[in-house]
Amino acid sequence: MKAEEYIKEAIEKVKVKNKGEETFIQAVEEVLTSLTPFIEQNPQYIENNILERIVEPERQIIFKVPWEDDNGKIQVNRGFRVEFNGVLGPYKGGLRFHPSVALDSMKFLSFEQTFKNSLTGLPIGGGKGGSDFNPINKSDREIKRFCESFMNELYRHIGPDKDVPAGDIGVSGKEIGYLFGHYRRLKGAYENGVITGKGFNYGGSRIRPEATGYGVTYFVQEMLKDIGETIVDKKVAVSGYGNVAWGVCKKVTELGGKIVTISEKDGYIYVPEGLTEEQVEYMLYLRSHTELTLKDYADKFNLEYIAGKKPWERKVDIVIPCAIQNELNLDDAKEILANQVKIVCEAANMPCTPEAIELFESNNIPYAPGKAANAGGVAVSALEMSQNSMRYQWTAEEVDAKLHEIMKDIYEKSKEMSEKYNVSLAKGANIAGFKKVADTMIMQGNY
Ligand code: 2IT
Repeated sequence: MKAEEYIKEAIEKVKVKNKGEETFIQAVEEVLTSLTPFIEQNPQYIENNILERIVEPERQIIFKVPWEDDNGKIQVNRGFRVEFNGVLGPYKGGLRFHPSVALDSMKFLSFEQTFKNSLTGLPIGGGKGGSDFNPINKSDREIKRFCESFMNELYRHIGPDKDVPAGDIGVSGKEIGYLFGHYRRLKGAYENGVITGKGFNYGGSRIRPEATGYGVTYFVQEMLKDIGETIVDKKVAVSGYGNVAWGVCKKVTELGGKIVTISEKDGYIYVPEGLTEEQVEYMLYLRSHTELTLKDYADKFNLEYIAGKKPWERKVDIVIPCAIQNELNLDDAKEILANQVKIVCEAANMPCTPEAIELFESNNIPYAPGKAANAGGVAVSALEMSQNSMRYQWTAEEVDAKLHEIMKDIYEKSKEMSEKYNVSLAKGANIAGFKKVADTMIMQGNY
């Protein structure tokens, strides 16, 4: 059988087996298709039937999360943990609390996480979890009660050598604190490495909050180097205003770039001269006060707010989507193309639709996928696990230097594969991430 035919067949099987799970199918189709030239030259993967094996999650856990709201009413949400692939290490990946969370999004995120984690070069498998719980406008006590109920079920599935969650959309330091505190009581033991993104006081890593955004910025620097440019004075459009957006804004601003947009679902702010350091720091306040919106932020600093539009309509040098899957579609990509943007670098997980990516690549706009560019977050999570195992904490400088090296290495690996198989950087990243997982599955025989 030829590679193309084998890949097509594998994708068809995924579509039948995972009917209706559109985002998962989208992610699988993107990864598998990009492997064509690699599998053509390495037919042993066809013999091993590796594709059909690699798209099947090892374990999918769905559970009930009842919790009491401030009016004494019992609410019910659904909890998830998908342990996608564990050949490289304990399952690792964040927890997302967001109304869009369902089995489909959990499967796509844990599938992507598997290859991302492989790219970091660190010993972590791929997983993801979360709940359709919406933390917006919930009181602190409600959030605590929800986290405790969520952990009442999750704790039996996780452990420092088993499965290690962290934060994602809707889950930051506060929630991680409640989750870890409750896990510790349930287990009666201080298993410090069971979760990452912890506060520094109880085993968290320096630079973990900044890591995703810093890592993205280091990755962008490598992409810029390749076209003979630097980040100084570059205009950067960012979407979202959460943890990832904040880290990108902080590092880009520090290095002399200009963040000209940040956004929310219904609009964005435009700052032609670039956000100030004070404005970037205030994003943290905004994020932790869910009753506030970006419109309030615009009003506080007297900034231009454009309702009902996306930041991609602006003429900028660099586009960095930092919000959520499929936020940047073909129409947005057309605007980006018309604006002669130099680089598109994903910071969220799969923010560009397949049609948008196709347009960038066919027009030779350097484009990097989230699974390569945003891997700095999970990489520092893995460094947090290392520190917990040592019962020791590194300085910010030590962690940042390691993060920087890891991001350069991911860029190199992706680039090397893209040159070897004559494909785009994004496809090179898929090949590099896939190869290590696939080879390890074969080595371990039974996976
Ligand atoms: O998407 C991601 O890589 C994360 N949310 C971070 C996962 C982690 O385990 O730190």
